[in-house]
Amino acid sequence: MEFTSTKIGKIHLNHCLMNASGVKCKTEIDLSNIYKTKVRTGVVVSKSCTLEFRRGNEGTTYYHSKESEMSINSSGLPNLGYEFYMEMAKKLEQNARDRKFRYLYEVKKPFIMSVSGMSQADNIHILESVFDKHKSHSIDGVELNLSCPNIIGKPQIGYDFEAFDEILRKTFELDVPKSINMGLKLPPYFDISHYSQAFDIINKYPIDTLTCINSIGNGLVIDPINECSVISPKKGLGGIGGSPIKSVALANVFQFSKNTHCDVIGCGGIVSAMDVFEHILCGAKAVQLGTIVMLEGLDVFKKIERELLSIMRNKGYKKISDFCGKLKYVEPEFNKY
Ligand code: RRO
Repeated sequence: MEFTSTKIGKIHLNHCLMNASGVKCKTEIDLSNIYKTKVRTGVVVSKSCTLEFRRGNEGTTYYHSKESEMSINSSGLPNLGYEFYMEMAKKLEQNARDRKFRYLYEVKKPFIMSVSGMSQADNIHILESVFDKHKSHSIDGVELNLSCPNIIGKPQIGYDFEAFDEILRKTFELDVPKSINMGLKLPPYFDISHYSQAFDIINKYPIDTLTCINSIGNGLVIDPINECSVISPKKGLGGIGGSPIKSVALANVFQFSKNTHCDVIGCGGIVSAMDVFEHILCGAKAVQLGTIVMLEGLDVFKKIERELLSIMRNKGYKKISDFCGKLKYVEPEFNKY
């Protein structure tokens, strides 16, 4: 019998798939839906939150193409404020324990709260509150998002190495509870020197997990028929997701899993079970699905998990750790391609 259960940092997951923050995880209905047993995810991740409610960017903020399985978004961090997500964690846990909902929620899913304050001070304020109340609110982990590409006038913290180091220094000056999983969501890196700077910072702190990668920032998708951009904010620039970003995601998963002490959650370009398999082979202990969930809905988790189990069976693997991080390199003399 093959299993997809896994462990990321301090959290045990019954399934290695989970939702990527931002996709169908903003409202109470969204989060309750992901929590359902029939949605084969190992954890619930919330939409990144700020101190206060945010409407997000104006106009058309999302576009995807079925043919190329790609997306562009400039949502601009619409969310209901951090207190809402803390309350949701508590409520979902209570519902899971309530016998009258047993047909919906047979198992308690861990809850990861994604945090993306508008300033360092906001991040610290939110984190302090989460650390303080995580037990009473059943919050299992934090994913501190250092990589939102869509806030007008604000750079991605993950690309500003001074600010990156500073937010981690301030975070770990707080009383971080031993029982909470401390995770980061990183932007994609491309240059080797940028990878090294990120490794040096991350390896100074007791971070449990890294989610690699967020959407690739500031791409441009156009509609040549109407000769215009497909989304409105920032003159059409936005975060690219889906199939076209898989190779960048795999490189980041591989680099961060080999060069840091953290468990890596793969994200980016996963639209099939074989994509999941490749992420795990590169070192991901679990994976997040974004664009494909927007395209196909929450049932896609079940479909992809079933197909992953079939790939594992055909290859003779019984569990995720049988192939996690076991990528080989093609021999130079082999000249296969
Ligand atoms: O809300 C967004 O525009 C957004 C966020 Br916070 C993020 O982290 N990544 C993304 O592609 N969009």
